[in-house]
Amino acid sequence: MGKTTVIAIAGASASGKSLFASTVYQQLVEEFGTDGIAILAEDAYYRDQSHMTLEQRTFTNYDHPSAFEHDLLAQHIEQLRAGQAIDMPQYSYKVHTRMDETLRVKPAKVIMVEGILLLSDEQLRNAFDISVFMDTPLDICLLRRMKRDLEERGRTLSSITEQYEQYVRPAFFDFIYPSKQYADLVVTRGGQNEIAIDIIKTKIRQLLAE
Ligand code: UZR
Ligand code: MG
Repeated sequence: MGKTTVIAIAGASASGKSLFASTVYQQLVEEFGTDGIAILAEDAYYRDQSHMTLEQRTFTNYDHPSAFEHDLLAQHIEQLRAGQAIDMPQYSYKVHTRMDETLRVKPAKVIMVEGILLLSDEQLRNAFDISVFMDTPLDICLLRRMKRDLEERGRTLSSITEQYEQYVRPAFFDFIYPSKQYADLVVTRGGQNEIAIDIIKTKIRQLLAE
C-alpha cells in the first residue's frame, strides 16, 4: 500500500464530530471500500477501568487528557501507516470501561480519527496530516449533549448538568478550544455543514485517486 493520509476531526463534546466523520465515511466506503477509508474514535481509547468499581468510575474526569490512552492511539495510527491491522478497543458508556471485544481495523489509504482532545496532544498532532476543528457554538453543543445523554447514554438531567459544570465546560476552555489553533480547517455547524462535508469528501477522493 502507498502513502496513508490521517485526518483528525476534533471539537467540543456533541459538536457534531462523530456525525461529520461517519457521514464522510459512509459515503466514501461505498465507493472505495475499506481499503480506501477507515475510521477510528478517540472515545474507544478511554482507559480500561475494569479494575475499578462502578462507583469509582463515576468519579473519573472523562474530559481530561489523562482519561485517554493516547499513546495506544498514536501507536495504532503508526501501525496502520506501516500496513498492519489493529484491534481497536471498544468502550461502554453505560459501565464506563473497556469491553472485552475489540474491533479489527485494516490499513486504509485514508484514516479519519474523531475525538474531543485529539489536537491537545502533541504526539497525536504529529500523527495527523490534516486537522479539522468543529467550531459549533457551545450552547448548541450543550443542547445536543443533553438530548443525547438522556436518550442514548442513560443519564438523568441532574447528572448531565453536574458533569457539564464540573468537567465538560472547564475542559472546553482549558484544552479543547485552545487546540483550535492547530487545525488546518475550521468547520461551523458541525455534522450539518454540507459544504464542509463536501469539501472534505472532495479532498479524500483526490487522495484516493492518486
Ligand atoms: P463525545 N463520557 C462519559 O460521559 N462517560 C464515560 O464513561 C466516558 C465519556 C463523556 C465525556 C465526554 N464526559 O464529555 C464525552 N463526561 O463522553 C466525549 N463528563 O464524547 O465527543 O462523543 O461527546
Ligand atoms: Mg461522538
